[in-house]
Amino acid sequence: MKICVLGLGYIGLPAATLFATHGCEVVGVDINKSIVESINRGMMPFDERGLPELLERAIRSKNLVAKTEVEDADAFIIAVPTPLDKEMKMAELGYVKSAGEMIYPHLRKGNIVILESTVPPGTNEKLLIPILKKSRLEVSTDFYLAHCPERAIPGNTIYEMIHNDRIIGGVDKESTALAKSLYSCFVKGDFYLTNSTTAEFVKLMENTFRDINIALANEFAQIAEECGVNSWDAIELANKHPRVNILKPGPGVGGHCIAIDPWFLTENSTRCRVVSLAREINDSMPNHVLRIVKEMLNGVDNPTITVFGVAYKGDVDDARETPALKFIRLAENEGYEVKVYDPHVKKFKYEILGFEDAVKDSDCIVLITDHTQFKETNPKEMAYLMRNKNAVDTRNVLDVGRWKETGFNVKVLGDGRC
Ligand code: SAJ
Repeated sequence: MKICVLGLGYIGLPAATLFATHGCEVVGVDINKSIVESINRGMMPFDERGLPELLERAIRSKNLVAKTEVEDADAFIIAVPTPLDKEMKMAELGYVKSAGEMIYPHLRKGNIVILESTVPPGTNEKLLIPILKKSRLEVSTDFYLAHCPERAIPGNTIYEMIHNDRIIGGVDKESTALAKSLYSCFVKGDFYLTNSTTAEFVKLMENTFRDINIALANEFAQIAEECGVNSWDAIELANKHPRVNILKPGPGVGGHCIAIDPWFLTENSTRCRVVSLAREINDSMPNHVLRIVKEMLNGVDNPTITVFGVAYKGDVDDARETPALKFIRLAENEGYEVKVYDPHVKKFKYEILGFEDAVKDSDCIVLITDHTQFKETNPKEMAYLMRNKNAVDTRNVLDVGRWKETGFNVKVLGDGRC
């Protein structure tokens, strides 16, 4: 079985290496030449646990080769980005279209095309079929098409790609069956079969459900602050109910999925209410964090603050859609000097400083990301470097007692008692 995987990013590269290490001949295609070159040298373009070893095995076995052009294959998997057009709040499907355009000249009888990228409902039917038909082949008789959304969580992608249950939605029964048999080579979870548009819809529902749950947690956190209650303890207690599972509050929702996908549901609907409201609540959390910081720094002249963590979540190097960026911009507009420290992120819109430079002469640490390393930070190591000893913890990860003993004022987002 020869597979062409289009897009060698956070989903495409792990998928390509898994197919390659499970007996398939894989051509990974990316338009970015430097990514292609680094993959062929076995070098990872981003961090992901377990992937470097898998990539090395795939390259060594010669089952995986990266290229900039599509070539003839039995199956084509599209795993390209589908960014949000932020102004219009709509999916930008340009990369999916170009993938289709790159595939159709190579499409042969019996081939299958699988869209893995997250898309608005109906994209396979309305957008991809017309492009693929330029091959003069007919869908369902000559070639097959399915949507197989990825559910793996960044940070544990490889394990989840293998073990999670999988939704397979073909544009017809044969497409569904073919797609299932393809993924069976490495997926150990169960398969659930449906049609293509339902599969597209299900993927969006999953991430929207998580976004709304986090928005609820964020609203609870703000109400708890007003009521003098610790929302973190309260949520833990509420979750002891057998049918309650509230997620955690925080500085906002980032990443390339949860902060974006709900808009793919709303873009073509007049019925969305709670979905867009949840987005609004989560997007307003950096403003809430700034409010807390401002209260803390009241009376401090020309404040300098240090942002701990710009990755969108703990222990990843990915800063896409991070709430840290909005917080930094708001703080700068407030006249604050902002310094940034993140032990994982290498590329960011602001300079990432070393630990000492970031903390030196600062008036407040604002912990945005729950990196494990931050939980273990010894406040004594920074107390003597800072101008004023203040800390705002938006993730409830610091050992507040220890920080207070060291002379810090500490405020935890969602804790109305401190
Ligand atoms: N977050 C909170 N509170 C929480 C959980 C998360 O504020 O209780 C924040 C995180 O800090 C982060 C954002 O939400 O900024 C998203 O992080 P995440 O860990 O919830 O999710 P992602 O974006 O890394 O991965 C999600 C997953 N979707 C679901 O769990 C429904 C993953 O399974 C999907 O495969 C992935 O989106 C995707 O690619 O769509």
